[in-house]
Amino acid sequence: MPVTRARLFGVLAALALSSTLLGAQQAASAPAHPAGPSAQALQRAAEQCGRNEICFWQDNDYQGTPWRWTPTSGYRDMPPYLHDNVGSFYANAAGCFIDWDPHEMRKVASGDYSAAYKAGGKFGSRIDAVTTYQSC
Ligand SMILES: [Ca+2]
Repeated sequence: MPVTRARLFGVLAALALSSTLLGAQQAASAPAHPAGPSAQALQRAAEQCGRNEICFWQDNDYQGTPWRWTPTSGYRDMPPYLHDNVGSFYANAAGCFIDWDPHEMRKVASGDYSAAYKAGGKFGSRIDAVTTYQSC
């Protein structure tokens, strides 16, 4: 098993280095941006949501295929499965989220996102439509 042997050698070499160079080597070998669950979810969202789109998922953490809206679409009702039921969203464009009753509009900026947008009665549990930022 050459791969295993190479890995074992790498581990031993790292141990030898860290023991001789003390903490400095350990700190340098730690990942600069540890990829925890939320970082992985955000990466998934960024990969699925294109430029100038706002993407909506029924589930939390950007799981599955998003419904996409762009500013040139103008006003759009959410598809039925997303009415009051947006688990997560990722915005690569500015927009405006709407709840019909009680009527409320929420401005959204490019770069906004939520991985758990229904939790605790957040607006994902109320959203019915999306329109342009200028219409907000
Ligand atoms: Ca609603």
